[in-house]
Amino acid sequence: MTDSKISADLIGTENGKRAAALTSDYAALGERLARQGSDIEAITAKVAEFFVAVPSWGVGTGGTRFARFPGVGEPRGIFDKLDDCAVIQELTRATPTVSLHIPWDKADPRELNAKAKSLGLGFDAMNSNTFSDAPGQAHSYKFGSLSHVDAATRAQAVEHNIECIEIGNAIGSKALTVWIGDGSNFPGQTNFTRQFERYLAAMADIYKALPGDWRIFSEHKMYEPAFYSTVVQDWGSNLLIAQTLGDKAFCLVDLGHHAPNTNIEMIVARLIQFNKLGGFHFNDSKYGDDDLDAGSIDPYRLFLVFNELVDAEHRGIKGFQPAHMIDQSHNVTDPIESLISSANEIRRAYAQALIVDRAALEGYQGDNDALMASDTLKRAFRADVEPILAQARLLAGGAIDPIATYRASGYRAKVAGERPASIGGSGGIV
Ligand code: PSV
Ligand code: MN
Repeated sequence: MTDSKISADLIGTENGKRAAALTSDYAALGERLARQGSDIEAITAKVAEFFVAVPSWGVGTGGTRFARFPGVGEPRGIFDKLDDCAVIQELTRATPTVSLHIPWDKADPRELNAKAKSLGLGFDAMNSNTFSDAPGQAHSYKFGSLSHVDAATRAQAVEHNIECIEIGNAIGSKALTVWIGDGSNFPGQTNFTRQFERYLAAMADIYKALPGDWRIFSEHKMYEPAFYSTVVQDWGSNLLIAQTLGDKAFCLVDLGHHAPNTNIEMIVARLIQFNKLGGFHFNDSKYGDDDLDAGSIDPYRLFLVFNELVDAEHRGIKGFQPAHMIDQSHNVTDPIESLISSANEIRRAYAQALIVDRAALEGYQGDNDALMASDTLKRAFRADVEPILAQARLLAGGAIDPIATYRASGYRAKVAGERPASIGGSGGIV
């Protein structure tokens, strides 16, 4: 028996109000897709099996370096966060796992397991934190962690990552994501080559501690907190890392970690081609690492990323199993609503990519018909696939309209009464 956060009766009542409209919208879309040779049932089944992990740190209100404006009823710690994650899963049926960040979410693994089990949740990739100092730690990360000039600081950062693997191992996780803030703020501050050598050696030590069935993901980021250079600056450096470490090492693509206008979908294609795509941190951005909700700024780009993933799926690449995670900061919205909406947008991009007429696309590419090739993608992108998404949720026990159902549940007001002192999303660190 799972401890439901949103009553099944309420979901049933809310779905009842929308069921007739969904039935007719789904039938109309089914007819339209059938005309182009696509089977709506098959697409719905694929969408229903597509999952994305929720970041534990995403359910608290985020902030900027200027201010944070806490919302009501914010989670006080990991167990409240898991409750909020369960709400998202119960309504969307798209987010059965949670990605933890250590030490923010550090707790007894037995209690984490028991809580997750009671909510019907599992755990996804573990995330280490050597970009800020934890209270009482011996060596500061002010000037770096895995690439620090001081061996003892590097050893401490390696130890922390190994601890993340151990916690993850006890809760059923199978991957470690490593993002470091190491870099420099001034030309000349560091020796690029020596710094990268130190990083690679430290990562090799972490790699040695990986259980046989685990993967390690390195995450690149162009800038911030270091503003002149970062050690894992771009996908090129990232690929070198994954290739140097070995078969269990892959690159993680956080959509917000690139220069504006970077062709991210092409980076994704390259990493797939060389079997080094580990997975994603989905979000959206206008200027930098804005951590805005997935699909809120440039849904076409999200679709183009999924177009590459579906293309790879079509080609039947062996062992292709990128991890899907969200990584966002919710500064002005209720984080639960943003995460519901983002999970939906990610599935939307997947569904749109699934209905691309791939045979036609290949034909146009072969004929150098640039206009029709582009039009083939646009045609799929323009399709309103919401009935497919809603049907996938409905069949899995979720809500036809998850945000309306969430609002009708009064969950936020209820937890506001139970959570008087909140600490915010990432333990107050953003
Ligand atoms: C860094 O900006 C990042 O994208 C990394 O994934 C971190 O783990 C996460 O955000 C939270 O700070
Ligand atoms: Mn990230």
